[in-house]
Amino acid sequence: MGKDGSGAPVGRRVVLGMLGLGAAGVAAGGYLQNGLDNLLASVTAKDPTGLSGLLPGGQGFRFYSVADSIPHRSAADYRLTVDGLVDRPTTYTLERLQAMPRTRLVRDVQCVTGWRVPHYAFTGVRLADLLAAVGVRPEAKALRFTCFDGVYSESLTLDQAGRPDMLVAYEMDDKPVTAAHGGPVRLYAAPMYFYKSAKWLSGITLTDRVQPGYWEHYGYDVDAWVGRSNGRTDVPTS
Ligand SMILES: Nc1nc2c(c(=O)[nH]1)N[C@H]1C(S)=C(S)[C@@H](COP(=O)(O)O)O[C@H]1N2
Ligand SMILES: [Mo]
Repeated sequence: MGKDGSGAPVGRRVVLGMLGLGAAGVAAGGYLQNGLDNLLASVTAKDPTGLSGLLPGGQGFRFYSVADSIPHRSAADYRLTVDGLVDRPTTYTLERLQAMPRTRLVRDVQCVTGWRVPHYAFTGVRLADLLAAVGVRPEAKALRFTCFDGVYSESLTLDQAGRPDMLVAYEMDDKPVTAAHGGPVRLYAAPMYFYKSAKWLSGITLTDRVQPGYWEHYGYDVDAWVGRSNGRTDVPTS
């Protein structure tokens, strides 16, 4: 069930939203001008249901981007800003993130559209460790994630973010996160559907309430637990 209590209207809102995005991708010029990155992005924006899975290098992943191209940022230029209701607003370089305690999780990746990648490793910094470093103020109740694609956003409650299986990830499959997968740094919300795992992560803002993310405006659940949301019965991995 969707959060409004019925599956079908949620599905229709999502589809309408995707059609709108597809039209925007065409208007922006799409893949004809700009090579493989934009091909990937425009195909996935217009057809998030599977065509992109035919493209090479996916390991079972579908590449998703709601932006009309894949943004690039080098490891040296990467920055993550943590601000809002914190004691010490901080901007992290990749090097500084990598110097923090490192956590490696192996779980099944589950997309809400059905595809699953079993037993896949993500490595990075626990959100909880990052939050401890900046000092969360008592009024803070939620996190808002923003991305350097300029479009996508996500959210977690403070309680959810404190779980040990919520990472700011800089490696997938023990290699640097590629640009297509949201590198240099993406979120990895292991117990939730993969739309929570914001790619091209550039900002974390502590807020006094949850601000629903990009897909959540199209009807996906804010609390996106695998197997317990979005009308789906997928089997969660621990
Ligand atoms: N910035 C950004 N993050 C995003 C998305 C997106 O379109 N833009 N798509 C989400 C969805 S729906 C999925 S399934 C995963 C896909 O990640 P992948 O492209 O590495 O397979 O990224 C999530 N994070
Ligand atoms: Mo997804």
